[in-house]
Amino acid sequence: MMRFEQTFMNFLLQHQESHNRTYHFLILMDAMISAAKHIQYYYLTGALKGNLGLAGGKNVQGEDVMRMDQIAHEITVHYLKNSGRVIHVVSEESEEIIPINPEGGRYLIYFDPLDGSSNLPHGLPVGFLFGIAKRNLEGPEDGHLRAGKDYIAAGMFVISTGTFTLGLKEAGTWRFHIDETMNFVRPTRMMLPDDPETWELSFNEANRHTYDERVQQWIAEHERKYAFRYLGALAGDFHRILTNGGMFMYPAILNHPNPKKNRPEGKLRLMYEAAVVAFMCREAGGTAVNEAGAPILDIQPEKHHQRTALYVGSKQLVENIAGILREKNRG
Ligand code: AFP
Repeated sequence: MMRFEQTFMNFLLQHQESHNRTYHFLILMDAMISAAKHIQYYYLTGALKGNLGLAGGKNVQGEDVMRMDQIAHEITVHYLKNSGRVIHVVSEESEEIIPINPEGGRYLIYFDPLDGSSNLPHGLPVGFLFGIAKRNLEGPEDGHLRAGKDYIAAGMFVISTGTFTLGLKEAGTWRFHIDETMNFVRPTRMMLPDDPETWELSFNEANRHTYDERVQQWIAEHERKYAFRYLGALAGDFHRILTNGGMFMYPAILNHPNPKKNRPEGKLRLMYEAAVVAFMCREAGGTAVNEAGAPILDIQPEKHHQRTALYVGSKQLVENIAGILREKNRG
């Protein structure tokens, strides 16, 4: 007897039907999955086709644009347009908000189609991160910039390792693996482990001395208790934290030897990096805060490419450092 795995689409169909929801979200997710698979293909063959290098030019963040960044952006916008369900998108690769279907659309999508560019030239894991909010169905639409707590779902594909993780509002965080037919299958509910035995810390060690002194002290006091892992691509690093527990952090850079490189507001982008992992983390029993120790999911964005510091992972660890961050903020 053959054994078949449950596909992501079948899982989502059951989810929507059991919650008396429409099929619009299925159509949207079908577009996201198609985009991810298309990007995955390009990435897998990227070294042979010369797609893993620079494209020339800088993005909105003033960083070099890689060829794959542009390809991934174009692919994603294409599939989202075709879905007919999207009002507009915020993409890391576009300075402006991109209108898609302002009248007929239902969802607002915030995404970074290829995050972790330092891994790109090596063909090592990168991420496709996205958050989804829904149009205000009861009244007039607002400025579209939603806090993470108002997302209805948030997820990430780790490319090209073939994993997909999706947090669904009040319905858990689920992981899927790509199979031989390029379907994402085998829904597995993710819960951060309570046992500190497997916990890990993840941060850019090279930046340690640029952090606030209290953060440095916290690291010095805790680092020996846990394993240390850092890939430099948020999706990959957070993937590990979701499985093993612990904390990923990208604190504010305050004491860089070159003051121009300080980032008091943090490095990561709120809407399509920090809020995305914070959302999945909440649905897996964890939490996330910013440099002031305030919940990431409560931050109301003022601009779509807003940055933030991020501390995300097991509640006990994040709440512990959040107490110190709040104290620092008061003092
Ligand atoms: P890049 O795409 O510029 O490499 O940034 C990736 C990222 O936004 C996130 O995915 C990583 O967690 C973090 O930045 C890595 O930053 P560092 O290279 O400064 O450690």
